[in-house]
Amino acid sequence: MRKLVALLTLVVLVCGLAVPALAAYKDEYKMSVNVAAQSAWGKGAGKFAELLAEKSGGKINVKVYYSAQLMAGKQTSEFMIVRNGAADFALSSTINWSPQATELNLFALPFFISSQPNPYKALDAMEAGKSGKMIADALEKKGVTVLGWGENGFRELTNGIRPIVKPEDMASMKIRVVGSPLYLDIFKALGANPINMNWGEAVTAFQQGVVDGQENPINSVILPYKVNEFHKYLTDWHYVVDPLMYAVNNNIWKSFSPEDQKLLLECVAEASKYQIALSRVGLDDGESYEYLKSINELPEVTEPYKHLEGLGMEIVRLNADQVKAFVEKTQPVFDAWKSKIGEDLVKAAEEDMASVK
Ligand code: X2X
Repeated sequence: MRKLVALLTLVVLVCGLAVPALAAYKDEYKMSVNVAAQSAWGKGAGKFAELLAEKSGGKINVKVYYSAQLMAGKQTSEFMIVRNGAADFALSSTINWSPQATELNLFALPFFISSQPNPYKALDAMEAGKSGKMIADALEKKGVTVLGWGENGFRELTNGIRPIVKPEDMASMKIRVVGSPLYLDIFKALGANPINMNWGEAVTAFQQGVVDGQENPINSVILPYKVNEFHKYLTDWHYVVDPLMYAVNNNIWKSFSPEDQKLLLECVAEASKYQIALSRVGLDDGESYEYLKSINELPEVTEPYKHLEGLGMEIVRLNADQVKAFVEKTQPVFDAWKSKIGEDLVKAAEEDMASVK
């Protein structure tokens, strides 16, 4: 008997040494989101937390902090708080992290992705391809692991002054943008007066007329924040796209067991499919509508342009020549930023996009 106990003790000791000690799991993980829960973006974070709690049997709990709560409203600080662990997870916009991770400006090169025959497929190919991997690797080196992509969407221009059909129409117009240098450069090149402002203050600024216009995606931001109540005109120019990233602090990621890492990736994949469909519904070829219908998750508005027109918004749809005028004005910005982002990464993105059949 004593021998058996000794043997068992030895087995326990050896096994204990062989298995590296995993850091204890937290009772609750914090997830940062810049916008409100009811937006297509916010819903994608909520879905992830819900799926994870359910599939882990309550073992992994993520609390989502909406509307920039974890960064005191300062959206361009979010990358820092995920790196330093003040937030464990985030569902973040590429724009908000671009001041610290230059590679993320790739998606904001003016008219880079929207000039493709099928911009949504081109974007999907980038995220799943070489350029997406290069970006994820760059972020990992800085302390953050990307678990999957989401989507804020193609960004459209709204204003309360006049329809913008050509760059001259926005001469000196005060346009609110995120505090990201590439955006300031684009609007300066177009002759506008870009004003850097956190999203948390932007809606009040629209209301008070402190700024004349702004740019944001339709389903994720313009609709839920009722931007149409302040701006009558929308220019449908798709000039840049803003993907979202489901991401986690590197140390937190490493603290999960391999089985739980797999589970986390599964939850991200499911939540991201739902989230991307919400951001694209009524704007793609019908694929997102069909998917949301199949999972019984169709949102209230499935024809966003028709809906906005019904609310009195005037939509400017640019023809190819009109787009060309905007492309030409922003070409110097494109060229300058292409070198800042890295010629290799831009080339990889071009190859990814060219692979779309
Ligand atoms: O601030 C914005 O414009 C928003 C909500 O789209 C982002 O967080 C990038």
